[in-house]
Amino acid sequence: MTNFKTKSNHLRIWHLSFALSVGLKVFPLTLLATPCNAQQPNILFIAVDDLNDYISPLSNHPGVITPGFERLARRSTVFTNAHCAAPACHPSRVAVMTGVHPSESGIYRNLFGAHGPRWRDESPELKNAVVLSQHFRNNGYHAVGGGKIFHTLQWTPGDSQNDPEAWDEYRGNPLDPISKDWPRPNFRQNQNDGFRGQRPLSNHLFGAAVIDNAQEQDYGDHLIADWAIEQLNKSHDKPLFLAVGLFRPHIPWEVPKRWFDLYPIETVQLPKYQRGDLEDAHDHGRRHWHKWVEENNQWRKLMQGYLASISYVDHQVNRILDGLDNSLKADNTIIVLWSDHGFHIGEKENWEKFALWNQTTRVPLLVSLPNQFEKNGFPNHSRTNQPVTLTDLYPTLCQLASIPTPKQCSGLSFLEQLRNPNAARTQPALTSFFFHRESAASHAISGIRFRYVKYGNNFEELFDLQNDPEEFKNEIDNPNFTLVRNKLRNSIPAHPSENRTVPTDSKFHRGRLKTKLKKNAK
Ligand SMILES: [Ca+2]
Ligand SMILES: [Ca+2]
Repeated sequence: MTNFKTKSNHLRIWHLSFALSVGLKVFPLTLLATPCNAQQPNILFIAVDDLNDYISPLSNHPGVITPGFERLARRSTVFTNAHCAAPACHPSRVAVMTGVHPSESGIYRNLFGAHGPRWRDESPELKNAVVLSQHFRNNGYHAVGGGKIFHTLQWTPGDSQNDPEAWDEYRGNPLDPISKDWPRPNFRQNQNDGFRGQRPLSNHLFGAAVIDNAQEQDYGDHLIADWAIEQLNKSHDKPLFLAVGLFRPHIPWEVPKRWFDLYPIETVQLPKYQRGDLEDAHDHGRRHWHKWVEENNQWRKLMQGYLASISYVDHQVNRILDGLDNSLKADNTIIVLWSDHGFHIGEKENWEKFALWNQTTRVPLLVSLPNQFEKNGFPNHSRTNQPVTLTDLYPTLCQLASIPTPKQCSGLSFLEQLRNPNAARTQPALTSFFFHRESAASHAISGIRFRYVKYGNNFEELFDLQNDPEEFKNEIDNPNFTLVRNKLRNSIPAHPSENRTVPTDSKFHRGRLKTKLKKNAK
């Protein structure tokens, strides 16, 4: 029946040493969420791309309009202290789908030019890893996927790290799962016309623009949601594992006008921001993005585009919830919704991700359990600030479905926090990344009050989130925090994997995309 294993001794020792070092009680893992005679629950597994903590259940931005996420939150455990395993699409998603943390696999960064599960050849630790959906298939489930689950982009058709073998069915072309869904507005001007300097990326990809309302039913995540609703209404003789990958609010922030209209530009608020904030912080190497934004007075406009994209994807989540509630699966489906990492809209002069601050590592994570769990002592909605890492999802889902957890998994199930939101975790959350121009991996440790970051160039940061939620002040040398600093230092992985690079001899390697993106100049 259900069991818990960790693959590596160093992580296991790390978990224990953290628990001992901060004096936490080590909880025995409680087995068997479901009664043995109950039908195995369906799993609705929703991944949202680049969605940060601005959504209303996490309330980190005033005025955001997200009734769909609120609706899901009302029937979920909301994790308010959940963190990605790595702050970029590819490493975060591979970590979720294999359960193997980047500090073990060495997949810390985005790696482009794949056509298939090249990660099996990128990392020896992942060579034979069983993908989450495959594991559910092996244990009696019918696994169906659609949209962006493994890494791909709207503008890189065929550059995909999906594993087609891991699914019974996949929507469309599993190795080009989203590019056809997203036709773009017709830009008449070169992206640098009228602006100072060079806009980051090309082809208005770092930008916000309206798509004609009339097209809403015919493109983008609307199509993915339509497809998901269809799947929920099919009858299967096996329980269903349904993975739905929504692409917005990933750039480009192009959604119909009605979503922009929710946020009149004069009402849009900028994030909390402090001049000179980076003086005591690590240099993320991306200040040129922010420089372009400020010099061209685009901060508010881009915030508007991001918020509009959040409300657009919120609407799709709401539609999927309607689809589930109107289906025969309504009473026996677990919903898990997660985002692959957080996002900066100018906080710390950063845009997008690729950093280790809370604004990047913190992710929405909501888990909704059906009634059969409530009967067994699980609350039907709660909130927990216990730290979890997205690699903890794989073992948790195994326990919820009463199937074994594969040995490859490095995470720790959070079943206990679903039962009791105050149950203490025996480990902090760990997010790892590899910065360009550094010779070792960087790691962020998120506890309940403090966050500690050790960079590959040995720079260190310590933040007291209780008094400084924006992480403005690096407290690394504060003598009052020496003890906690030393304890968190000791919970950094002792022997993290080296950084993996592109294996050009992999059968899943196809090289950098050669497709010529249409120039925007007429
Ligand atoms: Ca992403
Ligand atoms: Ca600062």
